[in-house]
Amino acid sequence: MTTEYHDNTEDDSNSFWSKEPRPVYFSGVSRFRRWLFPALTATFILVLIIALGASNAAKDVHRLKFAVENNKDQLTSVSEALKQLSSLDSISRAVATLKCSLERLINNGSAVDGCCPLGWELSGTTCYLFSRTSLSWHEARDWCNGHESHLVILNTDEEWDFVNHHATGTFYWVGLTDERTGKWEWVNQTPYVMNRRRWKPGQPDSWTGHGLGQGDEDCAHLHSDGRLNDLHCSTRLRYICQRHSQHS
Ligand SMILES: [Ca+2]
Repeated sequence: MTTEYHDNTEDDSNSFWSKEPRPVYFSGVSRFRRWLFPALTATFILVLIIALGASNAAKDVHRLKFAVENNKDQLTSVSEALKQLSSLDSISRAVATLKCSLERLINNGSAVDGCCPLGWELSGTTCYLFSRTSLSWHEARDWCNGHESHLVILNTDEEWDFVNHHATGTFYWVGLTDERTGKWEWVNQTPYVMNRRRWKPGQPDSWTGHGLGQGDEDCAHLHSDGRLNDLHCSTRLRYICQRHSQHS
């Protein structure tokens, strides 16, 4: 039995020598290939990070949008509730007027505590009459005085708001004049503090071209837009009287 022995050293050495020499230097293309995969991987990771970030940002925007939508709904509900409150206010006003009418009937037409005379409008503890007939400023002043009242005096924003709400679309005399001293004062002779915002542009102008006799325009009225203008006091206009609500 012979041991087979095969020496392939020579072959190996041959093959060693016959092999083509390995390239010692990488060419430009090879270097590019060597870096291509890591570069692509890095780019991919970068894109992934950006995409994830963008997706989170998109989620945040979506969340924000949802919150805004939600708040918008709540604001709409509040606005609806306020509208209902406002109509409740006019309903409660109507109920108060009805209550006063009933109590007046029960009391055989005599004055009722916290109520206004028939045809007058209640605001707080004040009654206002918006006349349907027209008089000169002096006649209107006298008419109000003869009915336990005076031409309207407007001091607070609430009073302006109430009167303007009821007096739009036509002219009404108010208790404001500069006839006595040349300076504007209320009908109870308290000084008037000039507030241009309440007057029509360019008014009061003390115009003398009215052709209504002597003097300029010494009496103030509400214009149809609720702002003041001075007119000759003899002009016949509707008027607003003011008094306290009745109390026994
Ligand atoms: Ca004028």
